Parts: sequence; structure tokens; C-alpha cells
Amino acid sequence: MTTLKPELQPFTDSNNALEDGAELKRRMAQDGYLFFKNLVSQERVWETRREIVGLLQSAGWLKEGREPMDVISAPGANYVEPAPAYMQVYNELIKGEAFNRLALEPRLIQMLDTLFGEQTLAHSRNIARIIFPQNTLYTTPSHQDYIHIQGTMDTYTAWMPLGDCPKELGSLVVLQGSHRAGVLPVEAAYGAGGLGIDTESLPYQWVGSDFECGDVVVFHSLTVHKALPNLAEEQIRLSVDFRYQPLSHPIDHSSLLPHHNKVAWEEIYAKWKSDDAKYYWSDLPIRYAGHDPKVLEVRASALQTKKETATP
Ligand SMILES: O=C(O)CCC(=O)C(=O)O
Repeated sequence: MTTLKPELQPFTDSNNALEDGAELKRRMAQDGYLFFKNLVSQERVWETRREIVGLLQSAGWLKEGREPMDVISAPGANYVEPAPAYMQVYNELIKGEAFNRLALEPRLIQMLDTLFGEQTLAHSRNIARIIFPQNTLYTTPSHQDYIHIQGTMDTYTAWMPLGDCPKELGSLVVLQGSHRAGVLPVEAAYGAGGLGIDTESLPYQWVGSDFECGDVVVFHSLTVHKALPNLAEEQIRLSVDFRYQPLSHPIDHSSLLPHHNKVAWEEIYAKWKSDDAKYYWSDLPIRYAGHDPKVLEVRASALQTKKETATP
């Protein structure tokens, strides 16, 4: 008899293992993810939201007469990465001091040091998402980050919304245990990354929960994950995704470049109020990785699937 898998189960909260490296490792090895309530300073998350909201407001993307921090989209506004209009705002966004500093939040780094049992290397290619409502075609498809990030497979993504994010606003969900399946085949798809995995026949369970401000999910580079569609009437979903690895492992050089590599670090840092977080990786003993032939092969075969529905 086939047992039907329920669509979505809640994340397991790992706050009770924060001080226990062996237990964090065990859970990560078993489930491919760790979820924490209120790990990151809500004040810092809110500061980052405010920084980004200011840009969206100046760009005319927010509805007039509404509280800007509610991030209500202006009628007809609908922008998707990497369209030029989106990139114009995004290339300003990645200069944000609060945004970049959020990736170095002490409690998050401390948890990662405990998980790794050594110093964490935070990738400096920090990413934010501005996901408009009612644009579900571009919902982030099921994928593994390793295909995009490479370097060591022991790379972990921390995903957090910049405020409360119920599932209906398009939060992130992960396919529990799927990192054990190895590098999976991909095909062209709409949404972030442009490559999707067919998860229909995979024997794993989707897990995900409503996020409150300060909550974070951290997952392995081979863990399949996707976003839920933003089904809100008018609200934009704002979130960030940052990546980390043990310092002793090799990294792909692109992970230390600004996202999309269109803005130089000097431009990013030009208006920052303090210097201590600038080029924080420059004195670290970094090892660089070569390309993984398996990733190149999987990407090449995805090109053959490029069809009408593929991301432009
Ligand atoms: O936030 C999203 O829609 C995509 C995030 C993602 O895929 C990631 O963090 O790897």
C-alpha cells in the first residue's frame, strides 16, 4: 500500500541544541537543515528592512498612503530579477551597510562555528530577494544551491525573511533529508536560479513553517529547497540568503564577489559609517576550489531542456 505524504510538515526547532555541536551536526546530517526561532537580532533584521524599504519607496514600488514598512506594492508594480528595472534597485540594495552586516550577525556565526567545530568563513556574496505578490510563475523552483555556488559541498545557506513571513507570503521550504541524494539532475525553470529539480518521485518530505522576525533556516548545499508562492494580495516578500562554510574548506572565488559582480566593493563600501566589516575575509587563510566536473555536466544537460517555459 502506498502511504500518501502530507504536503508540508513543520520545521523542527533546533534552539535546544544551540550549544551542542555534535547534536547540531547530527541533525544537519540527518535532515539537511536546522531551523532556529529568534536567532538573529530582530533590531538588525528590522534595520535591514528599513534600509531596503527606503530604496523601494524612492523607486516608486510601494503603494502611496500605506505604511512603507508594510511593503505594500504599488498598483501595477511587478519586477523580477534579473530584469534591468529590478537590477537598478538591486544594485543599490547590495550596497547597504545593514544588509551586509546582517550576514555577520554574532549569534548566527556563533551557531555556525559550533556546527563546524572551527572558524566559519562567511561568503561575501550576500543576496536579497524582493518577491512581488501575484507573480507566482517566478516562484523560486526546487533546486540545490551547490549547482550555483560550488566550492565545498559543506556550504550552508542561511535564509531569513526581513520581518514576519507566514507561508502565504512565500516563505522557504526544504525537502528534508534530500542532501543525501547527491547532485540531482536539473532542467530549465522560471524563478531564481533558472534551474529546477523534478521532486515528484523523490522519497522525502517537504518541511516549512511560518517565520517570525529573527527566525532563520540553515541548510546544506545539496538540500533541495524552494519558495512557496507569494499569495498575498499586495505585500512584497523581503528576505536574504547568506552562505557559510568551514574556513579550512575550499571556496569558489565567485562566492567572495558581490552578487552579480556588477558593483565593485569600493562602491559598496563608499557610504558605510564604519570600517570594521569591510573586506573582513582579506586576511583569512582562504583555499580556492576548482570547478566540479559533475556540476558542469548537470548544467550542460539542463541547457538541452531549455524550452518555452525557461527563464529568459
Ligand atoms: O528566497 C528565495 O525565493 C530563494 C532563496 C533560495 O533559493 C536560496 O536561499 O538558496
